[in-house]
Amino acid sequence: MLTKTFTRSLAATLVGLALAASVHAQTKSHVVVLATGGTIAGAGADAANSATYQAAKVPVDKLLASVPEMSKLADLRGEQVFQIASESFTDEHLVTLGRRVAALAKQDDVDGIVITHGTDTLEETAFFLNLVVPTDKPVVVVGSMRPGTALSADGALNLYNAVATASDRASRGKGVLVVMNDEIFSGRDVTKAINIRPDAFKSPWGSLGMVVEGKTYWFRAPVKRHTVNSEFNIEAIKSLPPVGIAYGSGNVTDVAYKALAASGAKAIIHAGTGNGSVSAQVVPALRELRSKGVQIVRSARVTGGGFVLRNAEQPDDQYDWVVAHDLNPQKARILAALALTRTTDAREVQRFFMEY
Ligand code: DAS
Repeated sequence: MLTKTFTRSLAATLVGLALAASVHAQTKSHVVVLATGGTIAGAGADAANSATYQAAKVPVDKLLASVPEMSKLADLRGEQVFQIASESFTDEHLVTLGRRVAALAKQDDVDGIVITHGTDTLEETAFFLNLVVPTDKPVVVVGSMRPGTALSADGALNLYNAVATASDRASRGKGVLVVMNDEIFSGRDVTKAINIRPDAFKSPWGSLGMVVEGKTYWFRAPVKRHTVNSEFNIEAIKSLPPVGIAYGSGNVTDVAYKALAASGAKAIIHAGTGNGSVSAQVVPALRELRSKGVQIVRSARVTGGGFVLRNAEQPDDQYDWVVAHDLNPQKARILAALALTRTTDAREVQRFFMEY
């Protein structure tokens, strides 16, 4: 016969365990996964197809079901926002996604957001959200370099790591993050530097940290303005002004720059050689376009560290041009478009490039 004391202590233990379980259940983060397509939702014909496959095939509920271990990290729910390869993203897609992220971030029952995305333009979306979503909750963009059907597919662990990062309070206040290949990057700095390897994403200033076995490890924090400290807010943005990019090289002419302006570009990003250099055959056209109100932004095709120095290769003060600082051409296009929603003054546009 059980003694009364034993029965009481057994009951107390069971109550304690039940409380602990309920506290753990309450403390699990609520994370929403917004799916947009890409390779992470891709499928190939054969397991040997690591680079030949169709992107944007697998729906979000199957993505979540394919990594059941994530349910230990957070209470998850998914939404299919788009189902496209990210090279086909438009500015309208960016604004739609930004609005959905900002709305979810306002909800008390959302602690973090993960966005599954194609890798081709992932860096542009991450930078855009970093500039326009006023939240300090973790927003983590994730993709994969191989489809889930391939040998050594990277999507499942990337997604697991992204949910782990979005669930972690330590991820708050660091701006929009990108998780790829066990590393945590700033959405501002990261770029796709390699076209068919799992270690494709790099930052010229290094990653912010790592996520290993469901835990985040931090080594740096961003210094540029972002999210809650940004002057840009998606709720005030209906659309983005058109901004084009023209690539510098030997034997370049001004044809592409003039065509972009003729098509309505309000700013042209020059992906210059070296330190944002501009060919003598192109300078007159850019000066004329500037005189007609087109913003001229000198970025560089050279990336991987360093920045375009104002007034070095070209007299930017005299020409009233802007330098993109360390931003690559595709990121400069995002910031130039947002800047033009607030000003047409080149000096103010330059301030944005120095502070964000
Ligand atoms: N086409 C690429 C994209 O959707 C596939 C990928 O995600 O890498 O960005």
